[in-house]
Amino acid sequence: MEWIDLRSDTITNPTPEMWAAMANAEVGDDVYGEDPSVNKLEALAAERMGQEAGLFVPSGTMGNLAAVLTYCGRGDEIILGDHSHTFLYEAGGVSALGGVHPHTIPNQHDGTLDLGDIETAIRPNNIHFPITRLVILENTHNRSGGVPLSVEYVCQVAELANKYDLRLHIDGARIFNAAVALGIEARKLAEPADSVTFCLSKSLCAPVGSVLCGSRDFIAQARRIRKQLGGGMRQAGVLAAAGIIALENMIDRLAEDHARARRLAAGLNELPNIILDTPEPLTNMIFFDLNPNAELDAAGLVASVAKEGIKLTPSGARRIRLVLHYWIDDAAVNRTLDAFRRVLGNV
Ligand code: TLP
Repeated sequence: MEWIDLRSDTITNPTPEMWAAMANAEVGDDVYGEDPSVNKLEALAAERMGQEAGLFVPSGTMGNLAAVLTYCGRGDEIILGDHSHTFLYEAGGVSALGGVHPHTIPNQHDGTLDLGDIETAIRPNNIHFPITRLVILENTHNRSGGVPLSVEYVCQVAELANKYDLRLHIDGARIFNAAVALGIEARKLAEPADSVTFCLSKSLCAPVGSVLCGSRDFIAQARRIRKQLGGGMRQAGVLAAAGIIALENMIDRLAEDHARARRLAAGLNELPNIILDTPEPLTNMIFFDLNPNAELDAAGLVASVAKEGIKLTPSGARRIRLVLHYWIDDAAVNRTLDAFRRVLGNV
């Protein structure tokens, strides 16, 4: 039985074109700045983000952490959403490794942070308080349903940050999904910020890696932090070669994942006991809750559909996230809907 894996877009294996590029990659020692493939990837990434420079890092987590550690010293404070990936799922790295104090404010349903909440969270100059240095946005916003934040909103936050001499970092793990959903170039979403991390290894199918982009000075400092974190990767061109294909050939096709997410959601919406966040997801994620009266909880549903060859993970006791990606085609969407019909039809 061929598995259909909807747990995340992080599970995407490289495409055949990527395998070929990796096999033929030109490499050198990237810690010496001598890997031509990494240099090409970093330049391309910076150009796509409308920023001056890029830094290839092993993961989105390291990209975000390196950004925070570059901007902040021990005891400094960052403002971020209570449902942000950096707060929830990055193992508390900013505190553990940087002594940085996270000041969370509520993420709204659309993934944004309320401008008034941000302004209230900024600390006045008073020896009792930590010094606020940074605001972090996430685009698309994962836990809010993979929703894209608009250019207008990002510009408003950048303006506010600027007014208080704060920096703005975007966790743009899926910024290309946001850009495709909004029908704009990703740089429009990234340019207003001081820095952005985006991931090559999610919907774009590269096996490993993210790129942190920002000003030349910022990236020079972040490069030292990456070394401190053990992220200097030597002949990383093998990985960068796949990243270059990701940026050159894999972005426009994200619209297919979004269309399949809408079709899958429409099918799920017809089933009993499924309460979708929205029947029309905007990017590649679908979130739903199981009706409190349904016999099955999330763990039960995951176990039942696993018998039908479908991999899901619960994202709460009665909550499930499904993520569409390159390796999920129309036939896989049909098979998934059939399996859900069989499982939920009997509940
Ligand atoms: N997200 C993963 C899990 O860690 C939850 C997923 O399956 O969605 N920012 C955002 C918004 C992310 O969603 C992720 C990964 C990261 C950063 C971290 O990227 P990696 O896994 O490369 O460290």
